[in-house]
Amino acid sequence: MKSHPKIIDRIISALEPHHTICVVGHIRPDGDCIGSQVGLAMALRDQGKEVTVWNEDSVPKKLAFLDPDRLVQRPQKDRKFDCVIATDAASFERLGKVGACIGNRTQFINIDHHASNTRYADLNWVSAKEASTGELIFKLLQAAKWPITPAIADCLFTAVSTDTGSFQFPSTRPSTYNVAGELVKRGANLAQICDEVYQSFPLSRVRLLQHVYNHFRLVHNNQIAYFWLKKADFDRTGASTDDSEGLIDHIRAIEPVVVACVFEEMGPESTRISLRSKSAKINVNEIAAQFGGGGHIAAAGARPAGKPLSVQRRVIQAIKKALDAAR
Ligand SMILES: [Mn+2]
Repeated sequence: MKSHPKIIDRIISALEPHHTICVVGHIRPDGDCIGSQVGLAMALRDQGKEVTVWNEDSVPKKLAFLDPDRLVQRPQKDRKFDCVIATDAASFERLGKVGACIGNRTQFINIDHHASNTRYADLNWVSAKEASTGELIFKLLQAAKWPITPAIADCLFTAVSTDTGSFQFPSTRPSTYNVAGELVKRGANLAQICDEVYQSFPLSRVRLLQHVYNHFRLVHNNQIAYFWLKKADFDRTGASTDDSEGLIDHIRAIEPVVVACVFEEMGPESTRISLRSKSAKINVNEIAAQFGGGGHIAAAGARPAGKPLSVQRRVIQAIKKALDAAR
């Protein structure tokens, strides 16, 4: 076994005297965020800590099985914690409304795998080579010798699996499989995880997917694919915003497409963009950064302000520029 980085030991000793701990994550949480938050919270609770788990948004329906005790709650004002731990959140802003509720704390710890992480806490463990924050939480638990129960293994396996696109993204490393193997050994319920996360979708999401196939656009010699999700599309299909998760993969998978982009209407002057790249030469983290966002080389996002068509024009232009520069 390779020795782990010193920062893990610093985090473990920092946590020891703390009793009240709040585990926070990013807005619109995904499998890595919820799996890391809940998995870490369960482990801390097993150590006798008093643990609160906050997210601005609720747990996506398909991930609800990871949190049967409903640990994940909306943030509340006027609470005080010995320690706040953020997982999978690249910046303080990504915590959304949670950020305003965690000011009264002794220590702030940041555990994340985004290259764009802004190191906003007192103790920052940012390891961009890991494919998921779930892997970092696994390493933390292992180094601390805290038991990994089957419920924790479910959380962390889901984190690793979702952030690697089921071990398909190039971010997947040999160690990713090793961690996944260890989690299966500790009782991760593969059948249930695959069924809940990958093999069951509400009808509303299928209707949204129908919309995507009917309305996606291809530009720049079919190298860029994009579609819009307007509030009206959610209303018409009955879909919730977490139903839009993963829709981008359907246009990313089109053979000539190099960069896929989704524009989601958040408000009249606010758009959420998601970007995926299939080429190692196109770093969508850099493109997202031009619009105040960030993420990873192959997957990133931002929330630019401005009128929808102006945002679309600027984003597509930035993608074209990146494609032309990589030729
Ligand atoms: Mn992640």
